[in-house]
Amino acid sequence: MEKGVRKTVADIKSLKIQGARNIAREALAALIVEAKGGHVVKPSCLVNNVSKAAGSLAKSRPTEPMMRNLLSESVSFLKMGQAKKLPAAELRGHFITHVKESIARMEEDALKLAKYGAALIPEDALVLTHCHSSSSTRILIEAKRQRKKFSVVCFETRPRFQGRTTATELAKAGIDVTLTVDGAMNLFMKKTDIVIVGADSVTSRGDLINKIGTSTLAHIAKLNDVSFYSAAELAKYSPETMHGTREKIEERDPDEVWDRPPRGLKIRNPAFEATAAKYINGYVTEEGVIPPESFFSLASKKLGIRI
Ligand code: RUB
Repeated sequence: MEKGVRKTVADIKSLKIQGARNIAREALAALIVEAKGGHVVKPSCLVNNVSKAAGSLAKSRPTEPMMRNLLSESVSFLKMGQAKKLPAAELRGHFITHVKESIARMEEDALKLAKYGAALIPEDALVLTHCHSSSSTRILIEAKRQRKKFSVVCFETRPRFQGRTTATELAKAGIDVTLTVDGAMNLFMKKTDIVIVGADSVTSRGDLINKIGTSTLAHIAKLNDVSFYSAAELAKYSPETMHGTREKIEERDPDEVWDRPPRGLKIRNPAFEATAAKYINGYVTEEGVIPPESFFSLASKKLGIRI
C-alpha cells in the first residue's frame, strides 16, 4: 500500500481527519494516491492494489457508511473497467477521473444541502449544535451569508473537544457563537429555537447515528417542543441496516477519557449513539429537507441499491 494511503488511514484513526464527509473525501483522495503510485503493468494489479487500500480505509473507523459506500462504488467502477478489458494505463486514467468526479459531486451536494438547511433557520434564532459537523457548520455559514440574524451555542464534546473546532469556524465566519460544557444541554434548550447536528449514519428506519450526546439533545428538544434536524447527505445511508443488522457503534480508547486512571475502575468511551427517527423532524439532504421515513428510499435510489 502507498505511504500516502497508510498516512490517511492513521489520520482517520487518530481523528486528525474527523467528521463523516471529511473522512469520506480523504478516503477517496487516498484511492487516487494508490492508483497513481507504483508501476502498474497489469489491470489485475491495479484492481488488487486499489481494493486492498479501500479495504484498509473502510476499516479505519467502523461507523462511517458514507466512506464505505463511496469506496465500494469506486472499486466497482474499477472492476467494471477491468471486465471491459481496458489496458492498465487507460483503466487507471478512467478510474482517477471517476474518483475526482465523485469528490466534485460531494462538494456540489454539500452546497445544495447548506442552502436547504439555511432556509430552516428562523430570524433571531438561537441554534444549538453538537460536535463538529462540516455539513452543519456550512448551513450556519450559509445562513450568515444570507444576512440572517441568529446565534449559536455549541457543546465542547468530550473527550476530544470537536466543539472547539465548530466554535472556531463559526467565530471566524462572524457568527455569534458560545461554547459551553456538554452538561449544559438542558439549560440552553429552554431558550432554543432549532437544533442542527450532523450524521455519521442513517439506518433503514430513519434512525440517526451521530456523536455521543446527540440523543440527549434530541430527547430534551422533544420535551421542549424544539425542532431537531440532522444534516445528512444521502450517501450516509447504511445499506446493511436494510437486513436488520445494526450499525456498529465505535468504542474508542479509554485513554481519551482518562489517561492515568486509578486501578479498579472501568472507563467507557462510545464515540456515537443512535437517536430514534421519532425524535427527528427532518434530515437536511442535498435533495431537500425530508422526513426520516423517506431517507431509505431516496438514498437507495441515489446509491443504486435494489430493494
Ligand atoms: C463527528 C460527528 C459529526 C458527523 C457528521 O464525529 O459526529 O456530526 O461525522 O459530520 P467524529 P459531517 O469527530 O468522531 O468524527 O457533517 O462533517 O459529515
